Amino acid sequence: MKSSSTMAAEPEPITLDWSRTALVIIDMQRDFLEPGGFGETLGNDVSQLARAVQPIAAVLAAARDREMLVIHTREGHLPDLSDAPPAKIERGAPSLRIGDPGPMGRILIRGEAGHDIIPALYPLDSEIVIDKPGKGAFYATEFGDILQKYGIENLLVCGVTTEVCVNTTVREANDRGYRCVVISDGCASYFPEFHEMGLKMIKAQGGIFGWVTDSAAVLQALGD
Ligand code: TIU
Repeated sequence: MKSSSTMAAEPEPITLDWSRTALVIIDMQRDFLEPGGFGETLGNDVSQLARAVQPIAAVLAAARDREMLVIHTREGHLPDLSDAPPAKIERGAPSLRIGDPGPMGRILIRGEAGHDIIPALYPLDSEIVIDKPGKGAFYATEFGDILQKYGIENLLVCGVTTEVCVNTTVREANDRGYRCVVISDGCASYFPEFHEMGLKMIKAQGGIFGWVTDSAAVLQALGD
């Protein structure tokens, strides 16, 4: 196995040193992907997100074979809601608000069934799980410290939703100097047009926030 590989991507191919690259899987939680969770309370068709599961599972298996650093994130709040701003809780007119009891436990609350990662992508005990109160993975978390500790320079990013937590995390990471490569078919949105535009925004202007690739290109590069 090569220690680094050049991967097909837009706006241009990118060479990644695997020892300095982490796979970051954003918020593949039951609350976003399954009926009765936070995503559905916001009025969304949660079936739109299912398409990202298999591509992520394939990349995750290859990353595990490579013994790459794998980091999962989860959006959610403490049971006493002390880390949930009123401006977030009170927003809009959801069918259930953050903290209300739902069919998978309290909506978007740490420790509840709905907050956990879907079984198909469940973290191994050896993998890192970052609990974040916001949309971005850096805000009010240990994510940045962990990336520094492991000497990470590049992030392979996938998860949901493309224009919300994936884009926010990529923008935060780009400003902190990380090269972000987003896996197009490993991301999904409740709004297919937002998915398309969310990816375009990342790779436009010479890669203003990062690169966009797909799972086939990642698998090919990881197999080098
Ligand atoms: N609503 C929506 O599209 N997303 C979120 O609220 N969080 C994440 O993207 N994880």
